[in-house]
Amino acid sequence: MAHSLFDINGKVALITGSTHGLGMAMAKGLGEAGATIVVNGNSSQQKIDDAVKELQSQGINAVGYKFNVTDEQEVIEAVQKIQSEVGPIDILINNAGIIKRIPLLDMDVADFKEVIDIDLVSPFIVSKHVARGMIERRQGKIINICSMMSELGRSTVGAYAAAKGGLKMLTKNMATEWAKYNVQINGIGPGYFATEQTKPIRVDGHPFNDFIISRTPAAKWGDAGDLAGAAIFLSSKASDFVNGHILYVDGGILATIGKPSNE
Ligand code: GCO
Repeated sequence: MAHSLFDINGKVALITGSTHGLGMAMAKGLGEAGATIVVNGNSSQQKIDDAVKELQSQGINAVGYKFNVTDEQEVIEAVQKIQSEVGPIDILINNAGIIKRIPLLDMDVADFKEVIDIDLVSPFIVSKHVARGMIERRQGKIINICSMMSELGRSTVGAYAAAKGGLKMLTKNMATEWAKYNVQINGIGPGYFATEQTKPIRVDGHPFNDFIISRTPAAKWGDAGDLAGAAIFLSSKASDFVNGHILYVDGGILATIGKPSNE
């Protein structure tokens, strides 16, 4: 039997950008552990409905809410609606994000700002409005989805790295301000995972594909399900004295400088 410290049965978890990819994988992980999942997306109601159905077909309690995480008014209304229709939000995972792979010299300011807006400003907006209730109830868990790019640079992903580096520091600042109210704010920093987002750089023969496999001590791309354990830990009582920490789930990438190609 699982230890009761990891019990999240009946908790309400809002996961932004959870219709696919890592968000969906964490939704499954928390849902299988008994949490009620609030799916969010903004591109289409259909995608949300499909994601909710997929979770429900696996016996998971799931509902869906379409809103734009970068629009404060929409977020305020959605959070109120979720809390009155589903219940107080116990767990928030700020997962929604985009990437644009453009060298800095070619990047338009508008593109740079769009990445910052979705990947860094939106976790601030959503957390601000969800944390209020958590602070009142003196209980809550916020998980910000960071990245290898919270620590490392990579050519063409400057805006994304700026946002994810910022999100790491926002996580520490949220912990600084809210930990005293028994709200734990931590990050998960996924390494390189096989998702839609990385599809263009994962194709066979793409030099990046071999690079990532040789750069990762575990010698493979991560499988989205590999994030579930970290998400459950940071959502449960087991992490009640863990705050402002970024848990990297990266097959060891950050542990090493890499190796020459002949090793
Ligand atoms: C890239 C990747 C990143 C990674 C991830 C690493 O182009 O460098 O697509 O988005 O997937 O963030 O942690």
